[in-house]
Amino acid sequence: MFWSEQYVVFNQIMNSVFIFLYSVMINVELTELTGQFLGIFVVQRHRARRLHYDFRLEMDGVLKSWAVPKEPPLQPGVKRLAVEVEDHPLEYANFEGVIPEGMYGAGRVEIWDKGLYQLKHRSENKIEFTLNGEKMKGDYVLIRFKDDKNWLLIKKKAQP
Ligand SMILES: [Mn+2]
Repeated sequence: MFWSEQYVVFNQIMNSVFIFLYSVMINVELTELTGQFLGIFVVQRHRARRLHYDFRLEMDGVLKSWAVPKEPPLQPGVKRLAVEVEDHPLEYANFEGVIPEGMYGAGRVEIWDKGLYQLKHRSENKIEFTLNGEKMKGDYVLIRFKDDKNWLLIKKKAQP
């Protein structure tokens, strides 16, 4: 193994350790303060066969994930289809790079936005949260179509 490969592996391990400790630390502190769960969110711009945005929220120790075919909403009132896809491990929040040809999801992955979010409400068909990213900021809601993998990701209008 070359030193550079060892460095990459070391880096990946350190990233995982960091994300884990960071989320534990922040949650212990802030859940006590506010009673609300705080986690990481990430949006990965994925130039697969079809360009889409993978919107991921830390929940239940994994990244709950939705594929959004258009740019996620930045303006209040904008709605986007968000198709529920498989959970990803938390470490994946840092992934950027190229998934090789022949593998599932082949294509370039770039982090489009990332930050912390606060969970406001969670039920079977509705998840409300506040994002604090570079691009996505403010109150959002995910609403599930009845018994379906399809959700709507909506940026809420500011409360008066
Ligand atoms: Mn994807």
